Amino acid sequence: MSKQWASSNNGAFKRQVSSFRETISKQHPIYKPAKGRYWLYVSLACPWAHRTLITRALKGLTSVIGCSVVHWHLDEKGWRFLDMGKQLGDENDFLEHWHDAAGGIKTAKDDTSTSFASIKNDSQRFMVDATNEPHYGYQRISDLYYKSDPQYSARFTVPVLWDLETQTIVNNESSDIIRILNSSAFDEFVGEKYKKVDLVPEHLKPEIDAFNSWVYDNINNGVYKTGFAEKAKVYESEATNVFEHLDKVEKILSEKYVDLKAKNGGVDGKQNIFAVGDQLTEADIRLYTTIIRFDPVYVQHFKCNFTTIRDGYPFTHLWLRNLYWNNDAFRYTTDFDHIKLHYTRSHTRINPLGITPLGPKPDILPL
Ligand SMILES: N[C@@H](CCC(=O)N[C@@H](CS)C(=O)NCC(=O)O)C(=O)O
Repeated sequence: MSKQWASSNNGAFKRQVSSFRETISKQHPIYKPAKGRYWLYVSLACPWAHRTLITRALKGLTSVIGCSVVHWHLDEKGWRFLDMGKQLGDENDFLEHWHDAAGGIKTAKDDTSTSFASIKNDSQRFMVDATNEPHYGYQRISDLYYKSDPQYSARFTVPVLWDLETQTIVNNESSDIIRILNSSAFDEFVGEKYKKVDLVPEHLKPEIDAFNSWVYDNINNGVYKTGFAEKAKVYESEATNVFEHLDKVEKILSEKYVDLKAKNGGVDGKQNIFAVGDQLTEADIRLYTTIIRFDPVYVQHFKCNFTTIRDGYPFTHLWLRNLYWNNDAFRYTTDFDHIKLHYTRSHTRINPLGITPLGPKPDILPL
């Protein structure tokens, strides 16, 4: 069985450091901004890749930077694409499940899944389980890593930001990629509306960086450290730590709520509470991709089960539902089927029988 994480001998989970860390800018000697030159390879299940999809949609870059989606099932050779030859097998799947509100990303279904039992790990539904790799017909994410660096010897992770011109990986670190997408590098290719979107405004940057830093360690990565702990003591201390930091988020958001209520009378479709400042920022995006997975997966699969977001954290829950239901960039990049199937079918060490729990129902509650 493949080991999808590296652990040290004290039973703690350690995340690998990303290896490709270039940027895209007019001043860069190689990677200059251009429409159609760069491509994103993502998994809809992966919270790190999900950050890049949300940012790409919010910045209006869906027709500037294309995107391929890997299959939700991660096997011993890593992530895979669908076979080119089988790509148009089922037109109905294509029509039913996909549209391009967020740039060709699969839509979330209104209904939650009623059964996962018939979905096989080798299911080939085009643009439902995955897309193909349209440029080279590659089968695997690993093919991109080897094309870029034949000596590459680390893990084949998503997201990957790829340059079609030099045929190399520009960057495989999501926190860098979202900064690249947010920079003004691609401004000339998007409409006025999108040029104004700044997810890391200068005056909030120190606060965003500070927020991201503790959220990353204790929440984004904290759930993985909890779920992949190989000793009970490690698990218990990591789980406790995750919930202490969810409490901290809840306190911040509840204070934001009080402020907003005093100013505008409350939260509605247009007016949400935000993690930092009073506008949507990168801090919300990075927190969202963990919180949206929390009740459907992390509670049971990673044993983060002191409570759920929906039951234990009313302000975080409100913030979450506002983002999901009122912002297409969040909603249409969130795929609960990929999320649930990936974790429960790929981590065979945690869930050896690969049975995917049906609940919670629904995946997300209405506003
Ligand atoms: N530091 C990376 C982490 C990415 C990451 O760990 N991705 C996981 C999926 S959630 C992955 O691709 N794992 C594949 C593997 O380890 O084989 C980032 O944020 O971009």
